[in-house]
Amino acid sequence: MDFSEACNALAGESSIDTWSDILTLSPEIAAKIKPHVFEADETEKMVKVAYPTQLFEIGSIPQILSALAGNIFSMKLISGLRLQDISFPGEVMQAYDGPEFGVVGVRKLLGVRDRPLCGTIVKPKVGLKSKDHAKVAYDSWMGGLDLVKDDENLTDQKFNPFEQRVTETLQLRDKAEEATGEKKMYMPNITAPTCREMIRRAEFVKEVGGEYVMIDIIPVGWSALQTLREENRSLKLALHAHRCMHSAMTRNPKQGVSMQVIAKLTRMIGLDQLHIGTAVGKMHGGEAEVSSLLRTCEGREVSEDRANHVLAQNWHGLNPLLAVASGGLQPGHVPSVMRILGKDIVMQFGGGVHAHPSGTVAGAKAVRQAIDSVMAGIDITEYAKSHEELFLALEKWGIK
Ligand code: CAP
Ligand code: MG
Repeated sequence: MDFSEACNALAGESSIDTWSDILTLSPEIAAKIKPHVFEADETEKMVKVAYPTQLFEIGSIPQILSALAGNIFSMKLISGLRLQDISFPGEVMQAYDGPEFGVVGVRKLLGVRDRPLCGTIVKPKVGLKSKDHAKVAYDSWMGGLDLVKDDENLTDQKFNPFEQRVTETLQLRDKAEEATGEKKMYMPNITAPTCREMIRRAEFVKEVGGEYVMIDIIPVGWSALQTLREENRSLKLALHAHRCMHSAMTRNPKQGVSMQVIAKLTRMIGLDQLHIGTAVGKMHGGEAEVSSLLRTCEGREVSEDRANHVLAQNWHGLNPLLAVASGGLQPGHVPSVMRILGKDIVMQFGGGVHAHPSGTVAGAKAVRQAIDSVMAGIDITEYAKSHEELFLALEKWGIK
């Protein structure tokens, strides 16, 4: 089959056609809602298709993905396919809430004006009892971090039940706020077996004085996120999107769905912050990809970027989404992460805090010291000479 035939088959299978010329498809229907392949570059193996909006339930991400990222990945005639980006017209974009808080709102919530926000993930990922979990969080806040989150696989296990963990951790959060005079945030993981239970957990967090929740966006699925966003119109919690499982579809350059699409849909639905990679840490995703994702998270008008397979997109006033750099980071990474991603980000350090030679409080202090050195324009090695916690971190891990 030649390339243009494959492109037409792809456009058809994702809209009104099937493998044979059905007699039930009248020319009138076809004229109204047939998609158009408007760019097909055989060398690049790149195709662009324009779909009439009537083909979609425009407020439903699940339906949009069932069309644009559904059967076409399974067709035998195409050996490999990757959905790089979708550009949405205003009519579709305006069907979505977008982030409630976004960058400005989160900064206001935390009272942090210009430096990057810094956080940690309680480690070990799972295994701690609720009170020990709360203590690790307390030490992280006392060392100077703004945010503490649950890990992606900690939800409601017997050794650390959700409600007990949230209650005990928020109690110590209040204590840390009092002791430091700084706002502190806890992001409990509300990922749950059903949407009903997920919302119940979010409501519980709100009731006991929490302002944030985190959710594993890929395992829970798109309807769950749209349900959460709808409920959040009244709950008004800050929503942190963890993207675990994304690499199952984003990593292979020849097959799957790009992180660009996931970031765009997450912003449209309206979570407030999203992991986009670090370029320098332990997870895949280099500088070009991470910088391009930052533009998607924060841009108002994004222009086409063919090198990164990004289509032009007018965001029609949707709030920006706060980018989260996390994964294998330690204080010695701070200068390079801030060089690549700037200051309007969250940086998260799990092992980079709790594996500090002098423990969690010192690890947290070292992170803040690293950020302070960059904000003050002082070389981090120089700064470490008068800041012992940072010095010990750099001695153990170096500057990357
Ligand atoms: C980081 C982390 C995050 C990753 C996810 C982890 O811990 O908690 O889940 O950042 O990757 O479990 O690995 P460390 P990404 O700081 O100890 O690495 O942000 O790329 O989605
Ligand atoms: Mg994790």
